[in-house]
Amino acid sequence: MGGGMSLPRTSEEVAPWSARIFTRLDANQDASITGNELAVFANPTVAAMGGSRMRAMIVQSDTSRDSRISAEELAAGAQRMFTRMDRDGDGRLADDELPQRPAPPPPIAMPPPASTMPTFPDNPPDGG
Ligand SMILES: [Ca+2]
Ligand SMILES: [Ca+2]
Repeated sequence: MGGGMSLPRTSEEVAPWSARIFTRLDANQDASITGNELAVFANPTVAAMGGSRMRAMIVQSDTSRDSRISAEELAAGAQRMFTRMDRDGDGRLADDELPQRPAPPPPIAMPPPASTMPTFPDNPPDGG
């Protein structure tokens, strides 16, 4: 198991890396990644391997916001992600620039249940 989706370590690796990811995700080979092709990241095993981070990166790559990510958009998005991670800007990711562990899943935002409880009126003042 080599973890073929592990992050690129140098800026030269970003383009071939994103191309590899793209090919792997584009299951129907229509040259765009769409929502159902991202469903693989819902797999808990994939998510635990950093898949949720990658999914976020891919979704953010959709600069045209048509819910289809082209190879060009993915390459640009991967490059942006790499640049952001490469804090000292030397074009390579040192060990301490890599995410040390998968980010914990964000808390699920749930709307509070609609309250159907009757509200109690204030007690009338005990006027004498
Ligand atoms: Ca596709
Ligand atoms: Ca660096």
